[in-house]
Amino acid sequence: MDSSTSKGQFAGLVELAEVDSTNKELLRRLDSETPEFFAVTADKQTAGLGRLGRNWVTEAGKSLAVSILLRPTSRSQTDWITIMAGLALSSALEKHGLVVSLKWPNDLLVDGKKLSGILAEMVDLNTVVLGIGINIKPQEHSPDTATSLQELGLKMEKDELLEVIATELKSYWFRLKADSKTAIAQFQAELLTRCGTLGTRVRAELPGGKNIYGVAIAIDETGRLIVQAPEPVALAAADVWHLRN
Ligand code: BT5
Repeated sequence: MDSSTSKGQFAGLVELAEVDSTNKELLRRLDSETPEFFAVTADKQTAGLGRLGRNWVTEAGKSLAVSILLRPTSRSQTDWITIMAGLALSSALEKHGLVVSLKWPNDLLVDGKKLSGILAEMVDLNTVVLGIGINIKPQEHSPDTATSLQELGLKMEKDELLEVIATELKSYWFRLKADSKTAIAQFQAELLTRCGTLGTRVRAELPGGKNIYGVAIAIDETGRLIVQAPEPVALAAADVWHLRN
């Protein structure tokens, strides 16, 4: 099916059998009138995107890949989209009995294995494509570091999973839009329990390749990770590895 329907939580949902990347497809379909919570999903991605041009594996019938349009109205909303989405997904999965740990900024892990990844791409200050991948079943070509809902004992079909996460995302997102200051304070408090990066010794690789070693001590009001190294360093973008304490 290739037509947009108004399904569940979405302002419109395009459901595709196969696409290069749902983020790219949403960008191709985007115009100034496209409503918030318009979404594209695909059963299989042939060139699913991770951050920094990396690859995201989405094999047919084994994974949820969805891209959702958000229309932030302030910089602080934009800053928090990735972490907000991670919190919403964690909360949604926990309601179904699965406790996951957030690795700053965009991974959902269980026992150190990656269940889900988030890729938010900013088109302009008021237009962000939020891409979410969640593994439902083991995939032939995903890395050894991957896990899936099935391997973790959670049986959920794709449509149900999509509805469950969209409901929670909407709730988190509209809290952030309605009163950013209060929502951010609540998110920071929630991260103390949901974010496994906090309190952990990390190696952080900065976009230029430089490495920083230290203890991750906080996530500030703009969503940056603060690493004590030993002076506090605020990281806006980095790849983080959790080291043994
Ligand atoms: C991410 O990047 O984790 C962001 C993934 C976002 C995927 C969604 S799917 C819907 C939407 N449309 C897209 O095209 N993308 C978004 P990053 O942190 O850079 O992690 C990428 C790394 O995760 C890869 O280099 C692999 O090591 C690993 N990886 C790839 N596929 C995986 C999978 N299915 N499960 C777990 N790990 C995977």
